[in-house]
Amino acid sequence: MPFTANRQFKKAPRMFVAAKDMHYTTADGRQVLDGTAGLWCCNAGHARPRIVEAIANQAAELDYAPAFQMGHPKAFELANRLVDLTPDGLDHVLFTNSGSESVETALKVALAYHKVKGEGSRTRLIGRERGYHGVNFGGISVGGIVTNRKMFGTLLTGVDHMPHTHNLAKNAFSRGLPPHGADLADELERIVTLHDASTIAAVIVEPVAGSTGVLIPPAGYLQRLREITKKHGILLIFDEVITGYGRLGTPFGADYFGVVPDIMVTAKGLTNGVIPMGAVMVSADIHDTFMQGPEHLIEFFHGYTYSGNPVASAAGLATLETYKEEGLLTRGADLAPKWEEALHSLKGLPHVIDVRNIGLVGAIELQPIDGQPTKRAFSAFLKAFEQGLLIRTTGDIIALSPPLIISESQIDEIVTKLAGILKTLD
Ligand code: PXG
Ligand code: PLP
Repeated sequence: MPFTANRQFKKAPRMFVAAKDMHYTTADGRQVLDGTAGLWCCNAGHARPRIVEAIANQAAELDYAPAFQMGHPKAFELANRLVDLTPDGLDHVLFTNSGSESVETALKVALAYHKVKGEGSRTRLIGRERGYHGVNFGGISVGGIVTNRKMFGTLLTGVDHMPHTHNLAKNAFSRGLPPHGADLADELERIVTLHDASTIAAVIVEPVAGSTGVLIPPAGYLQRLREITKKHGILLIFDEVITGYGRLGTPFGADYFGVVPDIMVTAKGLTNGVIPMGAVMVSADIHDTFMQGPEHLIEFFHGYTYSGNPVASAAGLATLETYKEEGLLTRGADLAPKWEEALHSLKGLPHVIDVRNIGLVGAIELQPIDGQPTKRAFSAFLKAFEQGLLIRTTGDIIALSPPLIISESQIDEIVTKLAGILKTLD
């Protein structure tokens, strides 16, 4: 099983057999409130009729079309819808089947772009400590989660990392953007000085680092990163696999921060998690740079058997339609004040060393048990599951990211249950 304590799980499996809207049903027939939108992906909640129907109809009408040298209308329709939805300056789309594949695609686009432009010396990729960019080799190379990297050899060469921005001493219990740490973006200047800009292809960051435990960027940090990358001709890649599709109360994190990257990596919420699909958006400049040379030749040697798969494309279109009909891509902004109040009411409970929030994302960081990191939060996860609430934990951090259809009373239910659990933890 993926990222699972296999032996423990198999002794006492936690199985879901059905899901509808805000709830899962367990194998023993209990209802579990979804506090995590699956794995940050079911932004419209579960088993939404329009999406279910679109998938069934598409499978019957055109199940598969070869992705290479052939096309089908829905992939183009979805690409056009995405270009309309993304900030101005992101004008073309490449489809993939996951966040990890989207990351690999973005990194390869960045390297090839510079090569095609005649700047082939730009081969370095810069990530960030504690960054999560999926599990493939490019992604773990630029990623900064040690457990995900240390078993797998030398990874990509020519990668450097900026420091992460987490600073409990200065920013604990911040509401929204933490005030301290914008200057950490200047670390990129240090890296540029060390390697020279002419060797650097791209910088990749999550606007809000999700998987590592919800690290919210200090006010001004991402704007500064944009200025520095632009100044040095370095591409800025936003990995919006989690922050995309309404999670922050705006369609994308780029909208929330008013910072437009050159490349945007998405997946998860693109199809409401129902069918695997990712999308990488690039600027017109990047796209146009590749469109040269003899027209019968392939411009970019990359793609997947399932790139733009018809059933996934249909699921994507139906998902965007659902988001639009129900105003879900901005609903997080309406709920954010309530969400923030509710989460911060947990301040002062046992073991709680930080509460942080942005849009419909929240994290509660716990003091680890001495010598047994992760154990305290994991036991909160098990207790929550027993009590009918699904949360995520990473290290000793509880991460919350409910479907964007959540009601105010369900927010109260999450927080009330969590408060009860925190009081009973060892
Ligand atoms: N980039 C980012 C920023 C992600 O959050 C990926 C890439 C990889 O996506 P795929 O589809 O290949 O898994 C992710 C995925 C968690 C959790 O609970 C986070 C992710 C996946 C599973 C669990 O923190 N992020
Ligand atoms: N391995 C082999 C032997 C293949 O033929 C292919 C695709 O044709 C792949 C891997 C890649 O698979 P996918 O395109 O689904 O990523």
